[in-house]
Amino acid sequence: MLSLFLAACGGNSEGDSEGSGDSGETDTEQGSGDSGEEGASGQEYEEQTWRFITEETEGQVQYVYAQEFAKRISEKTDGAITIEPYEYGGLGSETDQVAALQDGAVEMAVMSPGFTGNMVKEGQIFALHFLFPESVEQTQEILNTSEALNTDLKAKYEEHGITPLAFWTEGATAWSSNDGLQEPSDFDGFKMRIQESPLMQESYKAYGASPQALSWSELYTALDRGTVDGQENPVFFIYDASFHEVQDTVTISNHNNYVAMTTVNTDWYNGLPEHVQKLIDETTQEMQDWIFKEQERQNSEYLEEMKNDTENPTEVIELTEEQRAEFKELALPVRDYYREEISTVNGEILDKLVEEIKAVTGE
Ligand code: 6CS
Repeated sequence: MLSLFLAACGGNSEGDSEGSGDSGETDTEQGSGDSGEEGASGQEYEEQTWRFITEETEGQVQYVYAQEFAKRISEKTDGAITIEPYEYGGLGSETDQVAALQDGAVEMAVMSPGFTGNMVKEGQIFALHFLFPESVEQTQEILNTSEALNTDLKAKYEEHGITPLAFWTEGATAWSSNDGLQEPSDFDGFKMRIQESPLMQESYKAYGASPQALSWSELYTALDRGTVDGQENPVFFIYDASFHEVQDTVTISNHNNYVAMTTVNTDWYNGLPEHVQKLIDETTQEMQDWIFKEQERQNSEYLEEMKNDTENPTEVIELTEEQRAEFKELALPVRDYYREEISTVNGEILDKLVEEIKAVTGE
């Protein structure tokens, strides 16, 4: 699978994957060309190419993020550093992509924590419903500033060769279904598609659903055939992936945010010269505002399109505060499950994050 992917990417499977695994010596790190270029900052950069894999396709939030990142790095290094963004699809499932980053087959990846659920236990924290505030702006502020996430959770990922450089939202997640999910009893026996995370499973079992893990590449067909009854995703993704064609309703539930991480292979990153690490870090930080506006634009434009789509009509249901409260009541005990069954540090990261959230929301 990996060599197929690398062939598709035009990569050199032997040199590239061997190099960036354990030794920390990659083609890219050494520079694949001879000459150095002086970038906009006056720094010298070796000519090199980095591969940046995403879980989404052309035009979607993660992919445009990688494109913009590539553009900025190229400009700052006067073309010495090229980043090749890759759409989802070349490397099997999302969990295969996680392995590709860990093996050093790619240097950078946008990754959804849900797909590392069976490996980085603490990363499942994002599967807890009603933890982050309803406001997407406040959620992003917490993702930017949280020590629990940017220091403690980061360290947990690094134990597995993955360094998250930033966490960012792709928007609030909404539920799609045929019958219209409005109250917990609507989830009774409901076959809910989830990512590969035991905590996502627990979160939906708490509502009475019967969750099933699936890659998103299989989701359209699974919804169409009734293998699963519904799924959760930000509105832009529901519309762009055409799930609305095979689902009659979308519930604006505001039960959670879709969080993505900008990640790098830990050995590769640690082996980079300091000024190159700084270049990556600064660009990642600048991109936080950019991607926030991009997801906001896509989510609001696609919501309008979905409402106006007469060919594939979709009923958009907004939960009332009372309805949300019913779900919240069932979701809160799942935090204990996280602390007791998932966390390897007795829920310390969660407890710290809860305090950080309170500090931002004032609640
Ligand atoms: O539902 C999923 O699995 C996909 N959703 C988004 C928003 N991005 C990629 C991910 O694989």
